[in-house]
Formats: sequence, C-alpha cells, structure tokens
Amino acid sequence: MLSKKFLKTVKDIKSLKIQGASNVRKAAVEALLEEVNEFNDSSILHFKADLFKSVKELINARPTEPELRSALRIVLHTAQSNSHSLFDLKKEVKNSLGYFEKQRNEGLRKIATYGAREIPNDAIVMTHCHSHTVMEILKEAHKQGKIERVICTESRPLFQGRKTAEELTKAGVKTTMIVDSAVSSIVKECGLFLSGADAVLSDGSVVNKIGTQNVSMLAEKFGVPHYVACGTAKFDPVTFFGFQEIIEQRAPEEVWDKKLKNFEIKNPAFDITAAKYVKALITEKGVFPPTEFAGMMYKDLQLEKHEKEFLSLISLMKK
Ligand code: RUB
Repeated sequence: MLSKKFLKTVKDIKSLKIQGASNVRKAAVEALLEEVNEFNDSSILHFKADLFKSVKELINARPTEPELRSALRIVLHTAQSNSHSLFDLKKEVKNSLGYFEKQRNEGLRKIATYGAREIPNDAIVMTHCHSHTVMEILKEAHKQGKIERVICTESRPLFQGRKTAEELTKAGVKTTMIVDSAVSSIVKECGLFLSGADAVLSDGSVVNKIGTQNVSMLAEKFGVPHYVACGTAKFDPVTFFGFQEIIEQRAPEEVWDKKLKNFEIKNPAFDITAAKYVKALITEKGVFPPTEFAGMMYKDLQLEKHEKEFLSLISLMKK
C-alpha cells in the first residue's frame, strides 16, 4: 500500500508544485526513502511489490525526466539483489539511494565551480525557465564578482522565470525580466545563454523547457554561445537504442481556459535543441561539446552490456 504522503508527492510532481528535474529527483528519492522506512509488513515479497509500484507511479508522474529515471533504476537494480532478509534489502535500498543523492550534491558543487569559470567578467547572462543547476553557477559567478546582470525570460505558460528572478534578486544579483517574445531583441546584448536540461539525448541534443530552442537558435544568430548546465544523470541512455524521448504535453488550461469552437491549444512542456547550437555541457565530470558527452556516457554506463536493464525501466512508462 502506498502511503498518502507518497501519493501527495506524486501529485505535487504532476501538478508542477515540485518543478525542475533536480527537485523532482530529490522529492522522489525522499518519498521512496520514507516508504522504505515506514514499510511495516514482514514479507520481503510484499516489500518488493510495493517498491515496484512506487517506481511505476514516479516514472509516470513526469515522463520527460531521465534524472528521475536514473534514481529509479538504482532502486530496481538494488531490489533484484540477493539479500535474503527484509532488513538487509531495506538497508541496501537506503544506502544506494543515499549514495546517489550524495554524488548528485557533490556534483552540483563541481558544476558551479566549472560553470563559473566559463562566465566572462562583467557578463550579461540570459537564462530561461528555472534550473537550480543554473542558479548554482550564477550565484557562484556572482560571488566572484563576474555577473553584471542576468536576463530571465518569463517562461510561459507557468512563469517559472519568476522563481528565477526571485531567487536571483534575493542573492543580490541584478536581474531583468523579459517576455519570451523579446528574446530576439535582447539576446544580442548578452555574453552567453545559460540553460538547464531535463535530458541529453544520444545525438547530444538537449531537452529543456519549451522555448529553450528559440533562445538557442537566436543566440547562435547573434554569436552568443549557449551553455547547458546539467549533471550526467540527465543523460537518457535509451535514446541510444532507438527510443525517442517523450515530450510531455500539458493541460491546455495552463495556456488559456477558454473553450472555443474549431479551436485547439497545444502545450508541449519541452523542446529539443540540436547539439549544433550548444557550445558545451557543463557537468560534474567536466565541460564537453554535447556529442562528445553522449559518446562518453555510452562508455561510462557500459550500455552495450546493460541494454536490457535500461529498457526494462522504460517499459514501466505508460504509452
Ligand atoms: C524546468 C526546466 C529546467 C530543467 C533543469 O521545467 O526545464 O531547466 O528541469 O532543472 P519544469 P534543474 O518547470 O517543467 O519542471 O537544473 O533544476 O534540474
């Protein structure tokens, strides 16, 4: 039985109350740990069944989140271990999730350090949506006195740019907000465009909040480099095996709650920026051109050997 608290986390992820790939992953891991702690049946089989159900709920809460899937894969992998007692299995799941989180947090510090090095002095930086990885870099660069100003888009339809603006101004960073359609007029004033990522695909292209591709293409037109800040857990391994990343389609009411005849609203949450528009990915393993990054991840994850494991996780996603 999944707890009310767990189901509330799933609901909050679905409704975007919990937003951004890293926050989604963090909330999911916390909810899973709590489920493990609170499980009070004595059957190891029931425990595994519950774990499987939790993974399924979470994987379908937001379909475009490979970082969340990376955490869930660890849970499924650990659940298949040879632990004979429930106590040991619980301990193993908790340890593996704890280790994963620790690595993500240490990785974030490294990304902030490497990212701040890429930011030139007196930089005007454009950003889009709200990425807590981007925030770490901007705050670090601000501490080093490198930022003149950050320009953030509103990021319609749900205005995540406001969250970015609030956080930046609180940290003492001079911030300008623009409507999404003002990007072409303003991006030429910027030294770089820095975005986050929800996923990096096998061809090095980057999935991120809808509108990222627009900013990236316009930035290229005006000679402004696009850097993407993301942990390596954002890499989507199944795209190496012919699977397409699912682009989440969100409710039309987020755009306009009007019902008209002969009328439809399309509301994709993400878009895909081709690798050729991205100068580099800033990750905890270093700063890489996107296609090189994908090749490195293929080797690192030993995908040739682990294809089955990655595909079995994806099979839990609703079609
Ligand atoms: C958020 C978004 C962020 C990435 C990266 O979209 O596109 O740029 O998730 O975030 P949404 P982070 O608001 O739909 O979740 O760097 O925090 O992982």
